[in-house]
Amino acid sequence: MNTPEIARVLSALDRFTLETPSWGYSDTGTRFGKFLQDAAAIDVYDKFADAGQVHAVTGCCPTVAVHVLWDFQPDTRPGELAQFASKHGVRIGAINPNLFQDQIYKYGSLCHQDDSVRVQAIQHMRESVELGKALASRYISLWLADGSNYPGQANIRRRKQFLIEALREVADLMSQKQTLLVEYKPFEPAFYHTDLADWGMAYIVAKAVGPKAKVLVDTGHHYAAQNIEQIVAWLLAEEMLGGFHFNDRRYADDDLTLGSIDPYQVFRIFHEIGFYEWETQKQADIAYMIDQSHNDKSKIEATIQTVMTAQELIAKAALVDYETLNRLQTQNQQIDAEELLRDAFSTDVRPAVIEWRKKKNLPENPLRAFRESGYEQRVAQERKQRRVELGIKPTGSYA
Ligand SMILES: [Mn+2]
Repeated sequence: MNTPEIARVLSALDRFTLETPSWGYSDTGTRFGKFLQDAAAIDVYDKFADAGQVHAVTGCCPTVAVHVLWDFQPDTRPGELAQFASKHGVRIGAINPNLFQDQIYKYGSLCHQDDSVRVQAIQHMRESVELGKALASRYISLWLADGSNYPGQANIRRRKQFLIEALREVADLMSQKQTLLVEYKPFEPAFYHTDLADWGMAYIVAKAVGPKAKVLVDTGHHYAAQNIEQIVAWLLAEEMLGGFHFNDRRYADDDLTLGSIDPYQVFRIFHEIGFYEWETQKQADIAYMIDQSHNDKSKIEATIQTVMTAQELIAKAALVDYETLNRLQTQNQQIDAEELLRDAFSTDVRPAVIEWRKKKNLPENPLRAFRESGYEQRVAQERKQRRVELGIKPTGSYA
């Protein structure tokens, strides 16, 4: 790498932050059971302490996404929680409403045919919006689990209308500073139809809701052959890309570690964003977040590994010379254009990433630094003991 290239990497890393999810620190499972870890977070306080560790060694994860029902008890005071987070060097990030675990949502929430269920779902959204205001959190991040399991079961068009009406009501409650991120997913938990199944549906709904709504791309929420970077490019062009949930997948929505299966895919996404920024001469306003399930990996280590991977891939993408690429595209020099991407992807950017860390007084190798701190062993002991005191019985069963 020459000096201008290193400068591009350093600048890209300066502008990149990645939000970690509170649920990435606690025991999570597969669809069939949970595998428990002594060091897993028991409550929201543990989650913020763990997220603080990730930020301390990476310098790139200042915010933590929270799940309204999982992280807030009826007696939780948002202000106190925010204070606790700041004690650990982090802030509360995206508020994630939960419209999928209550029994009333068996046949949907915001799309449910019964007014009474939709009213309750909107009420939960209202509480999430208020929480966001109280915490000065910019994002309400909505993943809607609504759908149906069998052909003929539901009126798909009516449900779409219900959804738009409900989200318009929610958007009216939001301040000008708040943004509603609309996530999509082709299937699961419903297996016949999902009300927001792909980026086109999320786009249509977000457009109908108005300027406060943008689309969220969860990298795992696509069919195997789908060209995700093209979706990203289109959403950027339409100024409708609000954020990402990063993870990787091999088969379906596997929630594997980002870049573990296909790092070139992630690189191509970062490349499209970099190209857009070069062309428009402005920074894309995007919330980068992790959404992964670390059910058999050490949770904090898996999070740090994800951050390091993301930094390396964004650094590689920063090496693409867009001036040259633009010229090659204009001249239909397809092999040279492709080679420009391949060269960038093949470059070992780790020395430049280490240089960035040194400039920020961060450890050269965050994963090693975390291991050497002994934090995980300490909290494993303490949390194991606390589980006994709290009477929490170890069980991974869903039955
Ligand atoms: Mn997601």
